[in-house]
Amino acid sequence: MGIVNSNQTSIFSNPPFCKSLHIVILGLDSAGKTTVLYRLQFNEFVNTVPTKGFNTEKVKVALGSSGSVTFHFWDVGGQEKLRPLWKSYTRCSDGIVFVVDSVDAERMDEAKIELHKIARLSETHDVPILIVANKQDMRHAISLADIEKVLALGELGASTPWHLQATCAIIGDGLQEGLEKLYDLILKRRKMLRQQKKKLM
Ligand code: G3D
Ligand code: MG
Repeated sequence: MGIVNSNQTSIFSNPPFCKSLHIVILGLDSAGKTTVLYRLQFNEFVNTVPTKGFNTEKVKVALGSSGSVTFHFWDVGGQEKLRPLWKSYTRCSDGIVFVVDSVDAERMDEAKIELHKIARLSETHDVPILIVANKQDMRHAISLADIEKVLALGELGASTPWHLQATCAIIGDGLQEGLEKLYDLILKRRKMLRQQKKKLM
């Protein structure tokens, strides 16, 4: 649980409703990670090229009663050879956005394996995960209920808070709702960690 300790350090040294969050965007190549990032950053569709390393952007998002929150996103390349790097980007993250291509039935199992690998890392233990079922605008997109089953989200474990969100990153549908859910999960986790710390004192 080493990383939980380091998370606690950053969490407890910040005010309870910290307005800047470190979020890693992961998922197989071509799932739509970079499209999600640039849709959030520029509020418009940006043509992407395969990500060789990573893209990073700070995006200020208005979240209902919480006011503006700055999300510092790290969009890490999803090609197989780049996936070993994911672990280092998840270190100290407040939340993870895991993007899935809802049309890519053939690679759904591969996505499931990578997602569960990430959730099992000690670095990401109990870090909230927003699973983004992207490309829901496409005719053959797999339904949310089926994606939940195929990705075996019920098996992620009680310690991993998650939310599954349907999106279309090219027009931005579902992204705001997804971020709001992720933010709620992050706040709940912080509250829980604060309570655990109080009990230890
Ligand atoms: P990645 O960063 O996960 O590797 P990209 O993926 O963001 O580069 O996107 C890969 C392709 O998927 C891009 O198309 C992009 O336009 C498309 N895409 C991303 N999100 C959506 C979506 O919600 N709906 C649809 N229909 N397409 C999407 P190209 O043609 O450039 O490969
Ligand atoms: Mg990319």
